[in-house]
Amino acid sequence: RLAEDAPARRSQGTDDLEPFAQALIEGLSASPKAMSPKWFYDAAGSRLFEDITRLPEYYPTRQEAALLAEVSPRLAEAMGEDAVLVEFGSGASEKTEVLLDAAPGVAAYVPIDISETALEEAAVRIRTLYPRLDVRPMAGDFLHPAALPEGLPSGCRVGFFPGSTIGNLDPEEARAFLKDARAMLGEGSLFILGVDLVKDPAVLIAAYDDSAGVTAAFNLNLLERANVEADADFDPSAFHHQALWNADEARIEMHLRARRDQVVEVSGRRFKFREGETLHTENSRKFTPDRVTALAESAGWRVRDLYVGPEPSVALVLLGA
Ligand code: AVJ
Repeated sequence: RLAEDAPARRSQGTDDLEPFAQALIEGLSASPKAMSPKWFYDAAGSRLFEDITRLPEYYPTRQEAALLAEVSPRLAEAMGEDAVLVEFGSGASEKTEVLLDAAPGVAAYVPIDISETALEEAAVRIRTLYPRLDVRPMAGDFLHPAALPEGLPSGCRVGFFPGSTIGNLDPEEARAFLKDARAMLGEGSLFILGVDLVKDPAVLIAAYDDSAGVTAAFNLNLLERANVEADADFDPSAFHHQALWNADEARIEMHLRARRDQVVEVSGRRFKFREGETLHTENSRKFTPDRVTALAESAGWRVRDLYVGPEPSVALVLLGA
């Protein structure tokens, strides 16, 4: 092949890089430096998140599971017969079982997840556990889902978005997501939304900065991932995990704070960190009942029921279209 035929290599562009490396370069070029928390979940990060959900300080998963078990008979009644349950970001579909056990009227289940392996494993397990359920997995980004598959049962469409994942979205993204979900599910649909509630900042901070250091490892794993997948040379020991409560924005923020001045290389680009400078890796928004109601209404839903569990409390909100 003649040298002249070789495609010109643009030194600035990142089009030739994987999406994660592109996002990392974009995030490190921004000021302040920031990344979307969706990049936490490589294989190691997903395992670390599973460990987080079992920590004594991390109450959201436990509290939501208990609340869901308590209110699922009421949710089942609202869903009625021949319902279609559509779960956004279904992962291992673990919480779904609590709902399915209480709701024999659900005739079809549509899990949506970006991880095709997680989706397939979950579909196999759910089909085995509920042989009469029509399981129709959809691979893709739950923030931008495709249309529902054809030929679904005729009952109520019910969106399911537990785990307070909506807290990762900024207010405008969250509104757009709920509005798109309403358009996808249609007139007469329902939506079950799980959110974490504002509470004593000490309880919140402990949940995101546990004494065993699992959340720190989860946060720092982003740098290990960068080294493996984005040809970066981060020294993870040159950063430390920080969780802080931003009262104005009602959110927990996670950061990776540089312990000293340093230069990091990512796929041939160099980025400077000053001592104390952070890479902002996650927002986890916390709601009040009024705030989540206003969010849902701004997206065209109305609140039919709002269930608040015991402290440390989370909420499940039943929305109607
Ligand atoms: C999976 C987004 C709900 O915000 O609590 C846990 C992720 N980050 N510990 C959360 C997380 C640090 C979690 N969500």
